[in-house]
Formats: sequence, structure tokens, C-alpha cells
Amino acid sequence: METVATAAYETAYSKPIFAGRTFRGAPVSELDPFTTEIFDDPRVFHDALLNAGPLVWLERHGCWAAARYEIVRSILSDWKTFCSSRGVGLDDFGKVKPIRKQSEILEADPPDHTPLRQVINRVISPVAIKRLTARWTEIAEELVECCLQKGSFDAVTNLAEEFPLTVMPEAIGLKLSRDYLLPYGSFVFTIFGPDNELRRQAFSQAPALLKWLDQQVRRENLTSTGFGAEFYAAADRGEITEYQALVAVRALLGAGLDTTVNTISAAIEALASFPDQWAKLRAQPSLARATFEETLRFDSPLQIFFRTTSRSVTIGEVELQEGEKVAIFFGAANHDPRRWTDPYKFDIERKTAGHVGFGHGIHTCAGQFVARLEGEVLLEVLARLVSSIQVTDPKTIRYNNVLHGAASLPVTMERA
Ligand code: OVV
Repeated sequence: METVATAAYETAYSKPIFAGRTFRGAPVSELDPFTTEIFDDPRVFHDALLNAGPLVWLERHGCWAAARYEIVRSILSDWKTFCSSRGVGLDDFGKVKPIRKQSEILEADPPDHTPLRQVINRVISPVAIKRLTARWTEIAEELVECCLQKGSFDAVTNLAEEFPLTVMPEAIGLKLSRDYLLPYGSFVFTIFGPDNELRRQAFSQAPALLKWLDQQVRRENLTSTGFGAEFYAAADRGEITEYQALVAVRALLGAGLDTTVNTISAAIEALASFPDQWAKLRAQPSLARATFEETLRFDSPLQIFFRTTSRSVTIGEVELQEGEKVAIFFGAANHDPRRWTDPYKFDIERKTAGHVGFGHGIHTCAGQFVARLEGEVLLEVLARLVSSIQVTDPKTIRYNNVLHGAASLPVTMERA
């Protein structure tokens, strides 16, 4: 197996990426991927993983890292061997009790996973959500108009957060406060990571967040139209249990906000950084959906989920035993030069099919059509109403163990 340790890798972080040793035939990294130095600049680390071979041993966490596109796809395709029911974070639910009640959609394998997934697929299918387009376009136009009046504003809080926070509670049918939506999303994702400061901080917020959540997801606290009511209607028809309907609402709240916020701000940042692509989008606003898709590849909002081996398996030359954790690096796989030409070029006309920004296989993002509609609507409105986007100050990063995105992105926009 190739082991790579070039000069660039040696200097990017506080310690070398590779220890110069192997473990069970794979290169060993002593570096902790769940630290601010890598959150700030993941590319060097990702390129090193991609170069090193099919698997790298992350010594700090006692787990494997998979970054190459083909390996990532093959792991995600093989849900029998690489299961989700033992958790998609670093904790093995076979050994550690989950802090949230185990998700019957995210943290489940077939056959348990299947009925709920089918209901979710139907309730938020492309056809089912199409009716939202006109209303969401209106909201996006109002919001962008409001930003244009400000001139200078924060593309994260004023736009990337504001849009999903306006359209999603209404679409789900939430009656109660939206105040905890983003904190809950951050919490859910960061606890997939290792026991570090970020995760301990999240734990300290758990009681308040889980109490809020418990109220939000109840049938009586949802409007009679909306995704939530439709999940409960499916329960009434006996397609899923009442509890599974609750799990579906909970999944929308956890997975459906921070992820799109990050993708929208990433798209705005990329369009500001690649003026030729912004010009292309302005000339042809119908490229909005493709722009959102390329953003998912270029700057993937979800960086890492884990799988657990349910039996022994060989990847490359490494023999994995039952009960091992593998970290799937979605963002890195979306930059694998074996698969993508010029991977760090943002190209809205690129053929993005097959990117793993929404994952791959039976657990592929269930909300992907909702996310795409949000992205398409907002970017199309920007392309029509805005002539220029300039980043005026460096962005700040929102630190999270598995999500990647900005906390602030100061911009100015001019009216078209
Ligand atoms: C994909 C995802 C993220 C967060 C939470 C859930 C799912 C859930 O099922 O609760």
C-alpha cells in the first residue's frame, strides 16, 4: 500500500498527518480530524487521505477513514456489512447507549428501516412538494429584497438561515417556536463525533433541547396540513406506528435545517469567489438547481458519518473485523481526482451526477428534494434580482464535529 507524506502534509497542521507507520497494512494518522485546525482547512487533510490508500487508520479514535470515491460508494452500497443500526456516529450502539432515542430511520437497517423510509419518501417526494414552489419563491423574493435594502448584511444569518427558518416550519406544520431549530440541528450532528469539547458542550444543552423537541413533534402541536400531519395520517392508516411518525418529524427537524443553511451559504460564497460562474448563473437563472448541486459536491455540508461493520470484510488489503467503525468522508470523496476533473473548481455546468453530498445507497438523504427545492428557488431569485455579490470580510466557521459551514459571511449585494 502506498504511504504518502509529502512536505505539504508535514507543514499544514500542528503535527504530521501520517505517523510513518502502518496498522494492519494501512497508513496510520495520529491527527484528530475533529479539531478546529482541520475544520478551518480540511483540504490538505482530505487530499492526504485520498492519496494514502483505500483506508487510513485514525489512531486517535480507533477507527478507519474512507475517503476515496469508489470505496465510499461501495461501503454505502453494502448496508448489510456496513450497518447503520449501531449508530452513524463514532459511538457503537452495540456498546454505548445512545443519548437521543435511537432514530428508526437514520440509525436502522432493513427491514426495520424500510416502512418509515417509504412513507417519508412519499410525503416529501418531488411531486408532493412541487406545490410549495410558488409560495417559497414569494418568500425568497421578499427576503432578498430585504437584504438588498440593507446592502451590506450577513449572508449566513440574514439569508442562509432566514430562508429555511421561514419555509421549513410552515412546510412541516410547526405551531411552536422556531428558536431551537438551529441549535437542535447543531446538537444532533455534533454528537455524532468523538467525546471532545464540542460534544460535551452540546451535551450540556441536551436537556433544554430535548424538552423543546418533545413538544414540537407531538401531533397536537402540528398544524393539520404539512409534512408532520401527513406522517401522522400514515400512522392512522397503519402504514407506520404512531411513534415512527414522531421519529419522522424529529428527523426533519434535526436533519432539515442546518444542512441547507450550510449549503446555501456555501453557494453564495462560491458564487462570490467564482465570478465567471456567477455571470453564467445570472445569464441563465435556470442553472440554479445545477448550482445548488455543484455546491453540494464542491463544499459538502455533511462531512462525515460512520458505519459499523456487522461482519468481517476486506477493503483493499485491510481485513476488517466485526464491530469496527469506519468514518465516511463525503466531502473528501467529492474531491477525489480519480472521479472529478479539477475537483476544487466550482463549475455549475459540471456533470455532478453521482456526487455523495447527499450520501449514497439506502440511507441517501431522504430530504434531498426539499433541500434542492429550497436551493433552486433561492438561487434563482438571487440570479434574477441581484447583479453582484461581494464578500467584504472573511467568513467565520461554525464548528461542528460532522457539519461544515460558515457562522457568518459578511457580503454586499447590488440590485440588478
Ligand atoms: C440524517 C439525520 C440527521 C439528524 C437526525 C436524524 C437524521 C434523525 O433521524 O433524527
